Amino acid sequence: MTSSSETSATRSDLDTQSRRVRHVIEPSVDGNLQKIGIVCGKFNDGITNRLLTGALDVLLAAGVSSRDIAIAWVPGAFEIPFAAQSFARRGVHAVITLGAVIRGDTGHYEVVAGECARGVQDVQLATGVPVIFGVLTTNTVEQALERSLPDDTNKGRESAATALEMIAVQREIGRLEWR
Ligand code: INI
Repeated sequence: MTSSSETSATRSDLDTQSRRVRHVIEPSVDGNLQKIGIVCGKFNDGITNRLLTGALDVLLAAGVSSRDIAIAWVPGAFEIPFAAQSFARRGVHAVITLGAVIRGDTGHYEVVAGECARGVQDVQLATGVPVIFGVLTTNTVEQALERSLPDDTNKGRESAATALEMIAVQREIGRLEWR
């Protein structure tokens, strides 16, 4: 789910704007030949393993080879950006970060969650490799469980789909020919 029904446009609304310009980049995704790094936090691993399951389901169904997926387990969300940077420097097409920061469990929730998000954004902008933020930041364990269910609302599934989409967007922008 990318947005709520209240904030979604119809296909026809989007097509109306697309007809007004020459180039529209909204590519279809294809996992074939894509190398993906997944960084997964061990902290709250009962939750992050559910996110990982969802992410792998989507990647493998999209045609990404199991040989082209590497998983790096790190102690917690604070360490996620460091490992994401290591993957980005090793030639992956995208990095998916998976973590669970739960406010009820930590007095330094804001620091851990905030630094993780900032670090992930820094890595993708500094390296030019898409780094997807699949880190749950919730008030309660119940909310974390709800966002890691085995269905399309699973944040890991959503993050894997976003990774493939961003690879395709980056590729198509790179192919743009201004004429
Ligand atoms: N790491 C998490 O991934 N989630 C949390 O909820 C969490 N809490 O509660 O503190 C957490 N802390 C560990 C942190 O990410 C680092 O691993 C640790 O501070 C060592 O740098």
